[in-house]
This record gives sequence, structure tokens and C-alpha cells, in this order.
Amino acid sequence: MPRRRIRPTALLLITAAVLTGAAGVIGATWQHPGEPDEEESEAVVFAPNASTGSCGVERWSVKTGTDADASKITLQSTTSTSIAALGALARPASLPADNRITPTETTVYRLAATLTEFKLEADSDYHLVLSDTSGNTLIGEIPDPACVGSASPLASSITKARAEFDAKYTPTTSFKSANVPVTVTGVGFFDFLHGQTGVAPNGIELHAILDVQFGSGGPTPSPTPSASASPSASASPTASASAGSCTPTQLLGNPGFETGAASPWTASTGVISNSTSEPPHAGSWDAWLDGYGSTTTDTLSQQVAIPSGCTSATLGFYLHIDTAETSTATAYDTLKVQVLNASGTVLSTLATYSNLDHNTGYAQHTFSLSAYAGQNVTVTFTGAEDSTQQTSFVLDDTSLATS
Ligand SMILES: [Ca+2]
Ligand SMILES: [Ca+2]
Repeated sequence: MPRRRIRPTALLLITAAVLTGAAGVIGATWQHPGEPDEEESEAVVFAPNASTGSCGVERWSVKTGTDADASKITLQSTTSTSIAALGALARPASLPADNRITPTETTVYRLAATLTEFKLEADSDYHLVLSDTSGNTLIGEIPDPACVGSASPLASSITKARAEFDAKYTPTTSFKSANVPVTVTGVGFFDFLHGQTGVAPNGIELHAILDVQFGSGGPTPSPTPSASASPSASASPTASASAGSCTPTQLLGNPGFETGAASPWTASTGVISNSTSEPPHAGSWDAWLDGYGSTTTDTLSQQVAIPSGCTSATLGFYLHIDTAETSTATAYDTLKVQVLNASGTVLSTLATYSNLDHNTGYAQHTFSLSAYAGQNVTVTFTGAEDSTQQTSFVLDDTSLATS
């Protein structure tokens, strides 16, 4: 059953970046205006399209994925770790300019941390200081896409991470405090030690950062409008006496499809995809429903038990839609998002998207499932295409966050 898909082009264009190689003058040293920690000054190259007008030099290809070993980065999987665990790694005796220290620099790590402060570096990186509750820190860096070679396998994720950060903050060349919980995904990297703010003792960093999610417990759900309407008579902080307790968590398995297989989702053949035709929101894999331009129904579903003590349960996902349909009036191809009970009865249709909702990049959508606390429900995405003109419904970074 070969897939005959029409190649969408929109997302492929975002990596058409401007490259440092074209820009001149290696070795100029950028001065931080009024910055006390001068050790942070590093060699930079002139790059008129970058945020500061400069990109970096030192191990720059390794930092941005254009080095000789870039293809060795294990993009198809993410390793959960912690600041303490990364900080305990042995520091290599030497750091090659254009090669990677395996396995640390070929591994994509994900960790939860507090973003304590951040700033725009001379090399146009966003410099993030990440800390844990024991006071350990490490640095994460989000390069400027204008400083990343288009051949980098990290380019699209770096662009996305930069946009995620820009949506929340506007870094300047001075440190700003944040002190917010984040989940950061990035490639391991050993930096030279030159007094960088927040540097781990062994110089380990996440560099480049490929994804930033603000809030705790995975992708950030929007605040749910419901569930807080109860009278505030119980001003005491004691847990309410009703049914079970709720441990705030994210309930969906394989939420970003990064295992490269469906489980614990149930998915139609070919839905779990790492095709570059439909780039993921994060990582390497997504769920691509439809896109054939012929009569097709693709489904993706996962059963999940929402604990009875949870007053908030929020389904979230990122959705990209592109289409060959040109109608601005008729929904020829549709994606339904539904909640079913254990018997398969539809409890709610949360949303129906169509070719009319096509967008560039991904949009995040959230829905309250608080009404289903205490139930075993199945979240189902059903994409139905008519006989012609493809529409692709691409999902990534799903979540069902409870609290
Ligand atoms: Ca993914
Ligand atoms: Ca169609």
C-alpha cells in the first residue's frame, strides 16, 4: 500500500537560512557593553542577518549540527536526564573542533529544570541558565537560525525552539530573571570553560536546544477555564475530602511519537512518520493522517484513565494542516477529535478541523477533559479524505496534563 503523497513545501522553506560561511571576518572579539564577566567574550564572525550581527566560531559546527559527525546524532530518540546526571559526566580531555564526543554529543537529552535567567549572547545565541532544586546548573543555548547551516539536521528544530522562546520572552544582551519551570530538549555538548554564567563544572550544556516547553509536566497546557468555579469557602489548604487524589502528571504515552512506533497509540498504517515532507513539531517523528488525495480514513487513538481526584485534565496537541484543496468554503477533508468511553460511544467531539483550517507550521490546541475524571476514555483523531486533492493532518507533542 504505497503512499502517494503530495509534497507540501511550506515548512521546508523555513530552513532556507543565511549562512555564516558567506560572512566574513573571523576573529573579531565582541565586547559586551557594560558586562562584568568579560570571560564570556568569544570570537565571532560578522553575520548581518543574525540578532547581534554576529555568529560564533568556537566549535560552532558542533553547536549547530554542521560538523563532520552531525549525522551521528540520535535524533529519533530522546533520553530523559537531569542536570545532576549530566553534570556528573567526565569531562573529555580535549574537545575536537569539528567532531563529536560520543555518546554525550550525539545524544538528544530532555530534562526538567528551572529557567533562572537568560540573555542574548554576542554570538546571537539565547543563553539559558537552567537549575535544579539542589543548586546545580547548566547552560542551554538556542542558536539564531541565521547562524545555522541549512544542511544541519537540527535546523528546523532550532528554528522552532527559538520561536517557542520568542513567544514568551525577548532576550537582550543583559541577563533577565525568569525562575519558571521548563522542559528543555537538546543535544549534549561540552563547552570550553571560560567563566560562562551558569556553566556546569564539567562544561556540559544542551547546545543546541531543540525544544523548550514552559511549565511543568510536558507541553504547556492553556489554563482550563472550568473546574475552579466552586465556592471558595474552603480557604484552608487541606486537600478536599472528595474521591481520590491527583498527582499532577502527563498521562499520554509516546506523546511526541519519538519511539518511531505507535504504541501505546493505535494508529492506521503509515501514520507514525518521520518523513521530511511533514516535519515534526519536535524531535523526528509525528503522526501524519491522510495526505493521499484519494478516499482515505486514518485514525490515531489512545486509551487513558483520568484519575478521579483530578479537577483539571487538559488535552493538548500541536496540529499542522496543509492541503491541495483550494476551496475557501467547503470542508472536503476533515479531522475529528473525539473522546470515547470504554464501550466506544462518543462522549464528545472536541473539534473538527478541515482543509479550510490549513496553516503554516503548527498550532497548539487545548481542550478540557475535566468532565471525564474518574473515567477510562479513548482520545481519538479521525482524518477522512475525499476522493481527490490531498489534505494532511499532522499531529505532534500531544499531552493530557492533570492536576
Ligand atoms: Ca515528535
Ligand atoms: Ca480532498
